[in-house]
Amino acid sequence: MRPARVILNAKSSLINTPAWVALQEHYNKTKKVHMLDLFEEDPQRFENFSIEFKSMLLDYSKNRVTKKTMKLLFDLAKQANVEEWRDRMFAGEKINTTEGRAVLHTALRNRSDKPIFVDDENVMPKVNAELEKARIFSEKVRSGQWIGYAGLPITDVVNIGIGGSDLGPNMVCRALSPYKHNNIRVHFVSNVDGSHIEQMLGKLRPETTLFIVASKTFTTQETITNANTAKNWFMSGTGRVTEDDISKHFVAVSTNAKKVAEFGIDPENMFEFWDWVGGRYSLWSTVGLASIIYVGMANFKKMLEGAHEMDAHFQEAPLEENIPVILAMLGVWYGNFYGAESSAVLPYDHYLRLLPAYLEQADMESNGKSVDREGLQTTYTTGKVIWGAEGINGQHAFYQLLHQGTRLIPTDFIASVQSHNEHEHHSDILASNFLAQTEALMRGRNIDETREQLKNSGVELHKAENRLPHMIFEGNQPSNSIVIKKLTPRALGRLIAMYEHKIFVQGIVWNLNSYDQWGVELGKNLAKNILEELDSGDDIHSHDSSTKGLLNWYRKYKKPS
Ligand code: G6Q
Repeated sequence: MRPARVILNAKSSLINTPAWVALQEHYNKTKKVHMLDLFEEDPQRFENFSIEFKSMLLDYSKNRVTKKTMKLLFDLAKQANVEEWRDRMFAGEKINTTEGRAVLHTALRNRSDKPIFVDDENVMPKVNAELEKARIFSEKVRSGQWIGYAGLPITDVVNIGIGGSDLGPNMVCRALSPYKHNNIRVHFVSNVDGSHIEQMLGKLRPETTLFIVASKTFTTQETITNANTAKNWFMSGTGRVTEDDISKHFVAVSTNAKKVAEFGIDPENMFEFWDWVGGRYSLWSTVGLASIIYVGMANFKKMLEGAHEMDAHFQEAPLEENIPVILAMLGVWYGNFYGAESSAVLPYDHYLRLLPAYLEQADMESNGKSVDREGLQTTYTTGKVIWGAEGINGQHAFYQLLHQGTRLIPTDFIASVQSHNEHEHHSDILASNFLAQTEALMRGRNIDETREQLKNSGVELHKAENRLPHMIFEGNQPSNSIVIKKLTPRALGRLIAMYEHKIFVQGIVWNLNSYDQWGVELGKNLAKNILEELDSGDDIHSHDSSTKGLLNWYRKYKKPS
């Protein structure tokens, strides 16, 4: 018999705990509630279910919740000891138990004088020293003092990295592009598909390009392959191979000094971070070097300050007024009780267009787990599918399913009030659409309203009867509105930290370790074996018939005809 996949047959008992059972009973009684009725019953609903923090407003009144629901959700958070776990994380305890590591991305943005200890060492001096090193370096590049081998300043910065070493800094660069340096462009290469780097290199000149090889481990196949290709391109483009030339055009961000040196990058040009920074939480470290060069250290520090403000809010606000906690518990409500499978992030700000992709990783790699901290199988669903795109474009693409599909998909609408462009009229159109969508999703449109509307638009009702059912909107689709005054570095910092802490809270409620990612290992290991088989001429006997069939087909057509 095939060995069991889960070593212990024991299952988590979370769903039998008092707070969970109380929520289940409450759900059974209230599941049919329509938000429109809740708004009619409570004229103060917006005031009662919204919260302002600094220049940010969270309106969560368009959710299928009452005060009682929220109370029961906070009871569940308390039962899970969210506050205690939060304090343990901030204090540098090794809450990433499967890897034996602290979880301290918050130390990277600790703008207070408070020391933070890991293994009895205050990590703040080295965090600040690394930031200072990045400041000095970035200012040289930005001012044109950092000169390439041909005596020219840098015009293009290429970040070579993947996953956590790509998505965060890329998203930050796009989000803060109104603050960008006028003469420096920034590019990101992540995919090992040679087309990615080929396209990129085609636009660049070796004498004015700086490569940042960002890899925590410095062993990631995709990144090292791309970095080697870049190095070969540089060498063949310059006709030079001196160490000095390379050190002017290649720097690294890593925790692995030995591998960086083996690659040929001067350790002087290595920016360090530490094993207590998870890849997907690393944009606050020197993994953000590309963004530091692009927008300048002063702006980067403002982003850190914004995140630090959100950290303080998360640590100090009571659960009932705590933005990340509220968002997390709403997600638990829909995922675990309403059975929602996914959740959409819909930014109404062009500069936030990469936020959904960034949050896909942050959330799904953190909470896509089915075994709890004790190694027991969960009997409840955990991380939802996170997806999304720029809101206004989505309206013309996938919103149909949000409005009239069969699934419940809670949404986060994110909008900024003051834009970075001069086109006020555009901004008002954008805002009106954001507002209209959340209203439409909540209200829907009943049959009488639909008839009325048809009549008002001059349609003869008897001719439109068969169209009517298709024009009715059930409504009752939940949404959070997260509105910020302006997308500044500080506001961005708050926003990202808010989501990080939301993910943390959900992980605690589901009793998961949100900071490991064993799920990405298996495919990586199998790929190594398959790579050897692709290159060998031997007959393939291993694998299932599907993988073997695909492999052979690939090999057949790979051969030049
Ligand atoms: C993030 C993940 C993963 C990681 C990449 C790149 O939390 O661990 O996305 O960031 O696999 O890893 P390296 O930075 O080590 O190259």
